[in-house]
Amino acid sequence: MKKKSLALILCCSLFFSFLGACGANIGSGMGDHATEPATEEEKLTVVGFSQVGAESDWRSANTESMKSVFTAYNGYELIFDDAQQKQTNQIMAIRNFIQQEVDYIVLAPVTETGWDTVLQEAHDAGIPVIIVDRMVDVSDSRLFECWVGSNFELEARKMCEWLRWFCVKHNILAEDVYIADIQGTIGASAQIGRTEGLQKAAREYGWNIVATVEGEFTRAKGYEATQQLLLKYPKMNVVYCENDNEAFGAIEAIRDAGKQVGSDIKNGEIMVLSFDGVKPEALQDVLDDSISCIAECNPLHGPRVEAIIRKLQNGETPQKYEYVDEDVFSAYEEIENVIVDSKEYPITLVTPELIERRRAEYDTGSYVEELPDNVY
Ligand code: GYE
Repeated sequence: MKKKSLALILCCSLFFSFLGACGANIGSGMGDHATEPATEEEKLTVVGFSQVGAESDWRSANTESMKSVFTAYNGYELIFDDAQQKQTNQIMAIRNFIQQEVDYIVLAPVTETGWDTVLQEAHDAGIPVIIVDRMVDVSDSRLFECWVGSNFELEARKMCEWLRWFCVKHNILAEDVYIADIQGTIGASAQIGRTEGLQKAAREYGWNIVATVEGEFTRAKGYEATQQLLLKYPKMNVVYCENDNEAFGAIEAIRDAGKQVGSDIKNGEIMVLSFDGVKPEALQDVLDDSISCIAECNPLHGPRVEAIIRKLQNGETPQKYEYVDEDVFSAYEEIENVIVDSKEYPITLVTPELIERRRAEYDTGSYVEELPDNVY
Protein backbone atom coordinates (compact mmCIF):
# COMPACT_ATOMS: atom_id res chain seq x y z
CA MET A 1 0.00 0.00 0.00
CA LYS A 2 2.70 2.44 1.06
CA LYS A 3 4.66 1.71 -2.08
CA LYS A 4 1.60 2.19 -4.25
CA SER A 5 0.71 5.47 -2.56
CA LEU A 6 4.23 6.71 -2.87
CA ALA A 7 4.33 5.78 -6.55
CA LEU A 8 1.03 7.56 -7.15
CA ILE A 9 2.07 10.66 -5.27
CA LEU A 10 5.43 10.77 -7.04
CA CYS A 11 3.73 10.40 -10.43
CA CYS A 12 1.37 13.27 -9.59
CA SER A 13 4.27 15.40 -8.43
CA LEU A 14 6.27 14.68 -11.57
CA PHE A 15 3.29 15.37 -13.83
CA PHE A 16 2.58 18.73 -12.23
CA SER A 17 6.21 19.67 -12.11
CA PHE A 18 6.42 19.07 -15.86
CA LEU A 19 3.50 21.44 -16.31
CA GLY A 20 5.33 23.92 -14.18
CA ALA A 21 2.59 23.74 -11.55
CA CYS A 22 4.89 22.60 -8.79
CA GLY A 23 8.06 24.31 -9.90
CA ALA A 24 11.17 22.37 -8.96
CA ASN A 25 9.74 21.03 -5.72
CA ILE A 26 9.51 17.28 -6.22
CA GLY A 27 9.80 15.97 -2.67
CA SER A 28 8.68 12.86 -0.89
CA GLY A 29 4.94 12.14 -0.75
CA MET A 30 4.83 12.97 2.94
CA GLY A 31 6.55 16.35 2.46
CA ASP A 32 4.17 17.33 -0.31
CA HIS A 33 1.10 16.64 1.80
CA ALA A 34 2.47 18.41 4.80
CA THR A 35 3.57 21.60 3.09
CA GLU A 36 1.46 22.14 0.00
CA PRO A 37 -2.26 22.53 -0.53
CA ALA A 38 -3.54 19.22 -1.86
CA THR A 39 -4.58 19.22 -5.49
CA GLU A 40 -7.83 17.45 -6.44
CA GLU A 41 -5.82 14.32 -7.25
CA GLU A 42 -3.96 14.40 -3.97
CA LYS A 43 -6.91 15.28 -1.73
CA LEU A 44 -6.51 13.45 1.56
CA THR A 45 -9.26 11.17 2.82
CA VAL A 46 -10.32 12.50 6.21
CA VAL A 47 -10.93 9.87 8.89
CA GLY A 48 -12.29 10.73 12.34
CA PHE A 49 -11.33 8.05 14.87
CA SER A 50 -12.99 7.97 18.27
CA GLN A 51 -10.77 5.85 20.50
CA VAL A 52 -11.89 4.50 23.90
CA GLY A 53 -8.91 5.79 25.88
CA ALA A 54 -5.44 4.65 26.88
CA GLU A 55 -6.33 2.15 29.62
CA SER A 56 -4.09 -0.71 28.53
CA ASP A 57 -1.14 -1.91 26.45
CA TRP A 58 -3.64 -3.36 24.01
CA ARG A 59 -5.24 0.05 23.58
CA SER A 60 -1.89 1.80 23.06
CA ALA A 61 -0.89 -0.73 20.41
CA ASN A 62 -4.29 -0.30 18.75
CA THR A 63 -3.90 3.49 18.67
CA GLU A 64 -0.40 3.16 17.23
CA SER A 65 -1.60 0.71 14.61
CA MET A 66 -4.27 3.18 13.48
CA LYS A 67 -1.89 6.14 13.52
CA SER A 68 0.78 4.29 11.57
CA VAL A 69 -1.65 3.55 8.73
CA PHE A 70 -3.75 6.71 8.51
CA THR A 71 -0.93 9.05 7.56
CA ALA A 72 -0.63 11.80 4.96
CA TYR A 73 1.98 9.59 3.33
CA ASN A 74 -0.74 7.00 2.76
CA GLY A 75 -3.27 9.63 1.62
CA TYR A 76 -5.15 10.26 4.85
CA GLU A 77 -5.78 12.92 7.41
CA LEU A 78 -6.55 11.33 10.77
CA ILE A 79 -8.52 13.24 13.37
CA PHE A 80 -7.88 11.27 16.54
CA ASP A 81 -9.96 11.66 19.68
CA ASP A 82 -9.19 9.93 23.00
CA ALA A 83 -12.46 9.59 24.94
CA GLN A 84 -10.84 8.73 28.26
CA GLN A 85 -13.15 5.75 28.70
CA LYS A 86 -16.31 7.92 28.61
CA GLN A 87 -19.13 7.33 26.17
CA THR A 88 -20.27 10.98 26.44
CA ASN A 89 -16.86 12.04 25.10
CA GLN A 90 -17.21 9.60 22.21
CA ILE A 91 -20.63 10.97 21.32
CA MET A 92 -19.22 14.51 21.39
CA ALA A 93 -16.30 13.45 19.18
CA ILE A 94 -18.63 11.87 16.62
CA ARG A 95 -20.74 15.04 16.52
CA ASN A 96 -17.57 17.05 15.89
CA PHE A 97 -16.56 14.69 13.09
CA ILE A 98 -19.98 15.18 11.50
CA GLN A 99 -19.62 18.96 11.74
CA GLN A 100 -16.19 18.77 10.16
CA GLU A 101 -17.69 16.67 7.35
CA VAL A 102 -15.08 13.94 7.58
CA ASP A 103 -15.13 11.24 4.88
CA TYR A 104 -15.28 8.30 7.33
CA ILE A 105 -15.93 7.82 11.03
CA VAL A 106 -14.19 4.98 12.84
CA LEU A 107 -15.56 4.16 16.27
CA ALA A 108 -13.98 1.92 18.92
CA PRO A 109 -16.95 1.98 21.32
CA VAL A 110 -16.38 1.84 25.06
CA THR A 111 -19.60 -0.12 25.66
CA GLU A 112 -22.11 -1.81 23.36
CA THR A 113 -25.27 0.17 24.08
CA GLY A 114 -26.31 3.82 23.69
CA TRP A 115 -25.24 4.48 20.08
CA ASP A 116 -28.52 4.66 18.13
CA THR A 117 -29.01 8.44 18.21
CA VAL A 118 -25.50 9.55 17.30
CA LEU A 119 -25.02 6.88 14.64
CA GLN A 120 -28.34 7.90 13.12
CA GLU A 121 -26.96 11.46 12.95
CA ALA A 122 -23.86 10.23 11.12
CA HIS A 123 -26.06 8.17 8.82
CA ASP A 124 -28.27 11.19 8.05
CA ALA A 125 -25.13 13.19 7.25
CA GLY A 126 -24.14 10.45 4.79
CA ILE A 127 -20.88 9.61 6.58
CA PRO A 128 -20.01 5.89 6.60
CA VAL A 129 -19.20 4.52 10.08
CA ILE A 130 -16.83 1.62 10.67
CA ILE A 131 -16.87 -0.06 14.09
CA VAL A 132 -13.63 -1.52 15.36
CA ASP A 133 -12.74 -3.73 18.37
CA ARG A 134 -15.85 -3.84 20.60
CA MET A 135 -19.30 -4.04 19.07
CA VAL A 136 -22.31 -1.72 19.11
CA ASP A 137 -25.78 -2.92 19.94
CA VAL A 138 -28.06 -0.80 17.71
CA SER A 139 -31.62 -1.42 16.58
CA ASP A 140 -30.71 -0.97 12.90
CA SER A 141 -27.47 -2.53 11.72
CA ARG A 142 -27.51 -0.23 8.67
CA LEU A 143 -26.29 2.52 11.01
CA PHE A 144 -22.75 1.20 10.49
CA GLU A 145 -21.03 -0.22 7.43
CA CYS A 146 -19.21 -3.04 9.15
CA TRP A 147 -17.30 -4.19 12.22
CA VAL A 148 -13.85 -5.72 12.65
CA GLY A 149 -12.53 -7.18 15.90
CA SER A 150 -12.13 -10.29 18.02
CA ASN A 151 -14.40 -13.10 19.09
CA PHE A 152 -14.13 -12.44 22.82
CA GLU A 153 -16.20 -15.39 23.95
CA LEU A 154 -14.12 -17.71 21.79
CA GLU A 155 -10.97 -16.32 23.43
CA ALA A 156 -12.49 -17.18 26.82
CA ARG A 157 -13.56 -20.63 25.77
CA LYS A 158 -10.09 -21.45 24.44
CA MET A 159 -8.64 -20.25 27.74
CA CYS A 160 -11.09 -22.35 29.77
CA GLU A 161 -10.34 -25.44 27.69
CA TRP A 162 -6.66 -24.88 28.44
CA LEU A 163 -7.47 -24.67 32.17
CA ARG A 164 -9.59 -27.79 31.99
CA TRP A 165 -6.77 -29.78 30.40
CA PHE A 166 -4.21 -28.34 32.76
CA CYS A 167 -6.34 -29.60 35.68
CA VAL A 168 -6.72 -33.02 34.07
CA LYS A 169 -2.97 -33.36 33.45
CA HIS A 170 -2.10 -32.23 37.00
CA ASN A 171 -4.80 -34.23 38.79
CA ILE A 172 -6.60 -31.15 40.06
CA LEU A 173 -10.25 -31.81 40.80
CA ALA A 174 -12.84 -29.34 39.49
CA GLU A 175 -14.23 -28.88 43.00
CA ASP A 176 -10.79 -27.70 44.16
CA VAL A 177 -10.66 -24.88 41.61
CA TYR A 178 -11.64 -21.51 43.12
CA ILE A 179 -11.69 -18.75 40.52
CA ALA A 180 -12.06 -14.98 40.89
CA ASP A 181 -12.99 -13.12 37.73
CA ILE A 182 -11.58 -9.60 37.48
CA GLN A 183 -13.73 -8.19 34.74
CA GLY A 184 -12.98 -5.51 32.18
CA THR A 185 -15.05 -2.38 31.66
CA ILE A 186 -18.63 -3.45 32.32
CA GLY A 187 -20.75 -3.51 29.18
CA ALA A 188 -17.76 -3.69 26.79
CA SER A 189 -17.92 -6.62 24.36
CA ALA A 190 -14.53 -7.81 25.59
CA GLN A 191 -15.87 -8.00 29.13
CA ILE A 192 -19.18 -9.56 28.15
CA GLY A 193 -17.61 -12.33 26.06
CA ARG A 194 -14.80 -13.13 28.47
CA THR A 195 -17.10 -13.23 31.49
CA GLU A 196 -19.69 -15.35 29.70
CA GLY A 197 -17.11 -17.79 28.41
CA LEU A 198 -15.87 -18.37 31.94
CA GLN A 199 -19.34 -18.66 33.47
CA LYS A 200 -20.35 -21.28 30.93
CA ALA A 201 -17.18 -23.32 31.43
CA ALA A 202 -17.48 -23.13 35.24
CA ARG A 203 -21.04 -24.45 35.02
CA GLU A 204 -20.00 -27.21 32.64
CA TYR A 205 -16.88 -28.35 34.48
CA GLY A 206 -17.97 -27.69 38.08
CA TRP A 207 -15.40 -25.02 39.00
CA ASN A 208 -16.17 -22.61 41.84
CA ILE A 209 -16.39 -18.93 40.97
CA VAL A 210 -15.77 -17.21 44.28
CA ALA A 211 -16.12 -13.65 43.04
CA THR A 212 -16.78 -11.53 39.97
CA VAL A 213 -15.49 -7.98 40.35
CA GLU A 214 -14.84 -4.98 38.14
CA GLY A 215 -11.29 -4.24 37.04
CA GLU A 216 -11.79 -1.73 34.21
CA PHE A 217 -8.92 -3.28 32.21
CA THR A 218 -6.33 -1.35 34.25
CA ARG A 219 -3.31 -2.39 36.28
CA ALA A 220 -4.36 -0.23 39.25
CA LYS A 221 -7.79 -1.86 39.46
CA GLY A 222 -6.29 -5.31 38.97
CA TYR A 223 -4.03 -4.70 41.95
CA GLU A 224 -6.75 -3.24 44.15
CA ALA A 225 -9.26 -5.98 43.33
CA THR A 226 -6.76 -8.80 43.92
CA GLN A 227 -5.65 -7.29 47.22
CA GLN A 228 -9.23 -7.36 48.49
CA LEU A 229 -10.00 -10.78 47.03
CA LEU A 230 -7.02 -12.31 48.81
CA LEU A 231 -8.35 -11.09 52.13
CA LYS A 232 -11.94 -12.15 51.49
CA TYR A 233 -11.42 -15.50 49.75
CA PRO A 234 -8.46 -17.43 51.19
CA LYS A 235 -9.39 -20.44 49.02
CA MET A 236 -9.06 -18.48 45.77
CA ASN A 237 -6.40 -20.20 43.64
CA VAL A 238 -7.08 -18.87 40.14
CA VAL A 239 -7.29 -15.16 39.24
CA TYR A 240 -8.90 -14.84 35.82
CA CYS A 241 -7.91 -11.38 34.61
CA GLU A 242 -9.76 -10.06 31.58
CA ASN A 243 -6.60 -8.38 30.25
CA ASP A 244 -2.82 -8.24 30.73
CA ASN A 245 -2.74 -4.99 32.65
CA GLU A 246 -5.12 -6.35 35.28
CA ALA A 247 -2.87 -9.44 35.40
CA PHE A 248 0.22 -7.31 36.02
CA GLY A 249 -1.60 -5.67 38.94
CA ALA A 250 -2.83 -9.04 40.25
CA ILE A 251 0.69 -10.53 40.20
CA GLU A 252 2.02 -7.59 42.17
CA ALA A 253 -0.80 -7.80 44.72
CA ILE A 254 -0.30 -11.55 45.23
CA ARG A 255 3.43 -11.06 45.82
CA ASP A 256 2.85 -8.06 48.10
CA ALA A 257 0.54 -10.25 50.19
CA GLY A 258 3.45 -12.66 50.65
CA LYS A 259 1.94 -15.37 48.42
CA GLN A 260 3.37 -17.24 45.45
CA VAL A 261 2.21 -16.70 41.89
CA GLY A 262 2.28 -19.81 39.69
CA SER A 263 0.49 -22.78 38.20
CA ASP A 264 1.12 -25.19 41.10
CA ILE A 265 -2.21 -24.50 42.78
CA LYS A 266 -2.11 -27.89 44.52
CA ASN A 267 0.78 -26.57 46.57
CA GLY A 268 -0.59 -23.15 47.42
CA GLU A 269 0.42 -21.14 44.38
CA ILE A 270 -2.10 -18.74 42.87
CA MET A 271 -2.58 -19.07 39.13
CA VAL A 272 -3.05 -15.97 37.00
CA LEU A 273 -4.77 -16.18 33.60
CA SER A 274 -4.98 -13.32 31.14
CA PHE A 275 -6.03 -11.95 27.73
CA ASP A 276 -4.22 -9.86 25.09
CA GLY A 277 -0.55 -10.98 25.03
CA VAL A 278 0.53 -7.71 23.48
CA LYS A 279 3.74 -6.64 25.20
CA PRO A 280 6.89 -8.77 25.45
CA GLU A 281 6.60 -8.38 29.25
CA ALA A 282 3.33 -10.32 29.22
CA LEU A 283 4.93 -13.18 27.27
CA GLN A 284 7.90 -13.09 29.63
CA ASP A 285 5.44 -13.56 32.52
CA VAL A 286 4.16 -16.67 30.74
CA LEU A 287 7.68 -18.04 30.39
CA ASP A 288 8.30 -17.32 34.10
CA ASP A 289 5.02 -19.04 35.06
CA SER A 290 3.67 -15.79 36.55
CA ILE A 291 0.85 -15.95 34.01
CA SER A 292 -0.11 -19.53 33.19
CA CYS A 293 -1.96 -18.88 29.97
CA ILE A 294 -2.86 -15.89 27.79
CA ALA A 295 -5.59 -15.94 25.16
CA GLU A 296 -4.29 -13.53 22.55
CA CYS A 297 -6.32 -10.49 21.54
CA ASN A 298 -4.92 -8.84 18.43
CA PRO A 299 -4.91 -5.01 18.45
CA LEU A 300 -3.44 -4.44 14.98
CA HIS A 301 -6.60 -3.18 13.34
CA GLY A 302 -5.11 -0.20 11.46
CA PRO A 303 -4.41 -2.10 8.20
CA ARG A 304 -7.76 -3.90 8.47
CA VAL A 305 -9.74 -0.67 8.79
CA GLU A 306 -7.75 0.85 5.95
CA ALA A 307 -8.54 -2.15 3.73
CA ILE A 308 -12.24 -1.62 4.53
CA ILE A 309 -12.06 2.08 3.62
CA ARG A 310 -10.39 1.23 0.32
CA LYS A 311 -13.16 -1.24 -0.45
CA LEU A 312 -15.81 1.38 0.31
CA GLN A 313 -13.99 3.90 -1.86
CA ASN A 314 -13.97 1.39 -4.71
CA GLY A 315 -17.71 0.94 -4.34
CA GLU A 316 -17.33 -2.59 -2.92
CA THR A 317 -19.26 -3.91 0.08
CA PRO A 318 -17.02 -5.08 2.91
CA GLN A 319 -17.97 -8.09 5.00
CA LYS A 320 -20.38 -6.92 7.72
CA TYR A 321 -18.58 -8.71 10.59
CA GLU A 322 -14.91 -9.63 10.32
CA TYR A 323 -13.36 -11.70 13.11
CA VAL A 324 -9.58 -11.87 13.36
CA ASP A 325 -7.56 -15.03 14.05
CA GLU A 326 -5.89 -15.26 17.44
CA ASP A 327 -3.43 -17.44 19.33
CA VAL A 328 -3.26 -18.91 22.81
CA PHE A 329 0.07 -18.61 24.65
CA SER A 330 1.39 -20.97 27.31
CA ALA A 331 4.74 -22.37 28.39
CA TYR A 332 3.37 -25.88 29.12
CA GLU A 333 4.33 -28.25 26.33
CA GLU A 334 1.88 -30.91 27.48
CA ILE A 335 -1.14 -29.05 26.09
CA GLU A 336 -0.61 -28.69 22.35
CA ASN A 337 -4.08 -27.66 21.33
CA VAL A 338 -7.63 -27.17 22.55
CA ILE A 339 -10.94 -27.93 20.90
CA VAL A 340 -13.87 -25.51 20.92
CA ASP A 341 -17.05 -26.31 18.98
CA SER A 342 -15.26 -29.17 17.21
CA LYS A 343 -12.53 -26.85 15.95
CA GLU A 344 -8.93 -27.38 16.98
CA TYR A 345 -6.85 -24.39 18.08
CA PRO A 346 -3.10 -24.82 18.55
CA ILE A 347 -1.47 -23.49 21.71
CA THR A 348 1.62 -21.43 20.92
CA LEU A 349 4.52 -22.37 23.14
CA VAL A 350 6.19 -19.30 24.61
CA THR A 351 9.96 -19.50 24.23
CA PRO A 352 12.78 -16.98 24.79
CA GLU A 353 13.02 -16.69 20.96
CA LEU A 354 9.35 -15.76 20.66
CA ILE A 355 9.78 -13.07 23.31
CA GLU A 356 12.90 -11.73 21.61
CA ARG A 357 11.04 -11.54 18.33
CA ARG A 358 8.21 -9.60 19.94
CA ARG A 359 10.70 -7.32 21.70
CA ALA A 360 12.49 -6.58 18.41
CA GLU A 361 9.15 -5.89 16.72
CA TYR A 362 8.32 -3.47 19.49
CA ASP A 363 11.71 -1.75 19.34
CA THR A 364 11.54 -1.22 15.58
CA GLY A 365 7.83 -0.33 15.54
CA SER A 366 7.11 -3.21 13.16
CA TYR A 367 4.67 -4.78 15.62
CA VAL A 368 2.09 -2.02 15.09
CA GLU A 369 2.67 -1.92 11.34
CA GLU A 370 2.46 -5.65 10.81
CA LEU A 371 -0.01 -6.54 8.09
CA PRO A 372 -1.96 -9.56 9.29
CA ASP A 373 -2.32 -12.45 6.85
CA ASN A 374 -6.08 -12.26 6.59
CA VAL A 375 -6.36 -8.63 5.47
CA TYR A 376 -6.27 -9.05 1.73
O1 GYE B 1 -8.50 -6.69 25.71
C1 GYE B 1 -8.16 -4.60 26.81
C2 GYE B 1 -8.58 -3.24 26.40
O2 GYE B 1 -11.62 -4.16 23.81
C3 GYE B 1 -10.22 -5.91 23.12
O3 GYE B 1 -9.84 -3.45 25.80
C4 GYE B 1 -10.34 -4.66 23.86
C5 GYE B 1 -9.89 -4.74 25.30
C6 GYE B 1 -8.52 -5.33 25.56
O4 GYE B 1 -8.52 -2.30 27.34
O5 GYE B 1 -6.82 -4.68 27.16
